[in-house]
Amino acid sequence: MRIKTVPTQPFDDQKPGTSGLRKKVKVFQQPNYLENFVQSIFNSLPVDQGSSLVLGGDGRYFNREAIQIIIKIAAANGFGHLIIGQGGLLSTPAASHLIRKNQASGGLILSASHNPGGADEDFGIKYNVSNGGPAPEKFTDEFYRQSMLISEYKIAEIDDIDLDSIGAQQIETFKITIVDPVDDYANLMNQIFDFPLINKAIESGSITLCFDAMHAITGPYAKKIIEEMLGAKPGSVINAIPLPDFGGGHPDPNLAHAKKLADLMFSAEAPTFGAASDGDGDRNMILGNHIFVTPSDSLAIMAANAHLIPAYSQGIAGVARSMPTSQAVDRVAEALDIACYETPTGWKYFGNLLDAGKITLCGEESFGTGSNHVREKDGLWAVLFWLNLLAKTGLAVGDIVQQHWQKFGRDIYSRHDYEAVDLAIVNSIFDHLREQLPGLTGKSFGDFTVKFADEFSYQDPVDGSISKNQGIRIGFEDGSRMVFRLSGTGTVGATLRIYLERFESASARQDQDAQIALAKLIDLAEQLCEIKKRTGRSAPTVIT
Ligand code: G16
Repeated sequence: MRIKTVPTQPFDDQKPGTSGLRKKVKVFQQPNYLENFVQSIFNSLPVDQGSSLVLGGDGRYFNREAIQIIIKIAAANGFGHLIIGQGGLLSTPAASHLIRKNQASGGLILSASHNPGGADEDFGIKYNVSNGGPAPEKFTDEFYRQSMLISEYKIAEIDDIDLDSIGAQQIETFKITIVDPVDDYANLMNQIFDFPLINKAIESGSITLCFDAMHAITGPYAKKIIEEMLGAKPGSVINAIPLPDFGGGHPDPNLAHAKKLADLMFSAEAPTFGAASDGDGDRNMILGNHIFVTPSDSLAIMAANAHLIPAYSQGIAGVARSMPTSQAVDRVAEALDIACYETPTGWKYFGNLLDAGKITLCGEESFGTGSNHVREKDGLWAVLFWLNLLAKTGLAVGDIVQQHWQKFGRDIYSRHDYEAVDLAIVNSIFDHLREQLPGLTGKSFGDFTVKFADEFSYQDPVDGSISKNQGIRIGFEDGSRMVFRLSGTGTVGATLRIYLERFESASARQDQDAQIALAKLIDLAEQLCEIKKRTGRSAPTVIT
């Protein structure tokens, strides 16, 4: 195999964000841009003939081209074996599972998650370590450091690889195995959940469903699992064919972007269950007939009912949530007398807790839930969890939610996003908030008295590493909270997220509309951060 060494120069913008490096496709298409980043990752790792790598992506624009480039750089850097999803496709949780199952050294996942795809839209790449989870900060910091030092990359002069034929290919000592992207993952799900029970409930008509794959990666997974294995009628999975531009849509499973599904679930024709997943298959949205389950509530309900699912029937060791996620799961953990960890935003912070057996379930407000079965959040896993729960209890989604609120109270929750804000304005907002923090504790604003006000910092209980500046949080005596945080996944300007929550224990007041119930907190958040005043905007870009 001939190996070419290509001189290059650093790009100064290859610092990974919340989940890998995300940029516009055109940025990645610049000469040497992708090559530099991949070589910087490989320069950070011990690579030899025994090293194996899982490779695949969500099928978005530039996926196939990027995979061919990565194969050649991996070959030139001495990897012994690449395991690639057929057609270059792998969902993020399926990639995580393949890394673990094959005891691979790691994996490269090509995706910008829920961000739009297409020639003028977004692309991304992230490295997952040998436990199957996103690379922790000490890795991503090193990738960035290498990207600033890089002066050359190595690339093998070989032909493009056939990505579509399942089986092994060998080029001298370099082996490539093309695998079915769905099979192993579907088997794993079959081991976790009670498929015969779900199948019975679907065939009897007590569960009717619609799953929106949003023309993204979960289409083939959902077709196989939900329609073929669980017996849902053909067409239950909509937008099932993955497209490079996601059919022009925004593959983010929320009420705004999965609008057709949301409209159906709030109509007279609503099935009993509705769900959607995102670009790379790690997010989920859960709906019932005329009800949307917030991700924070979904996590709490899963924790409270985990014993009803075969894989978790012996109980769960503990739970974790990202800091801005509502405290609903904390109440369940307290009742179950298990540990509850509060981590910074980003799935990578759950990895050590899962590996150490301190937690079994974890989740985030950003439509992510998962368990110790892989080291990524897992959209279809969450959907199957809910289907198993419906089949086991015979209850409707709305009943399960109502009963949960009656038992534990409701953490009324909402997130307000201000997208593409000028960075200077966002910085001035954070400076302004930081100036106020020392004087806030004990201060009263109408109904609310501040109990604590700080900038969240996390010490990992397993390896002791510290992550600072993870968002500003202000908590009140009545348990209400507001959090101000900058998104780490956007590609244009800065996105300010304001997370708001208030606890309601009285059943009679639990059915309120979240925006109305949170109105006073929303006003107070503006008083403290002045986003509207400083940007001249009258409303958030997105409310979830
Ligand atoms: C990624 C991470 C999640 C995190 C989310 C937050 O999600 O994997 O763990 O909660 O970003 O995004 P932001 O920094 O914009 O608030 P995904 O689905 O984009 O990979």
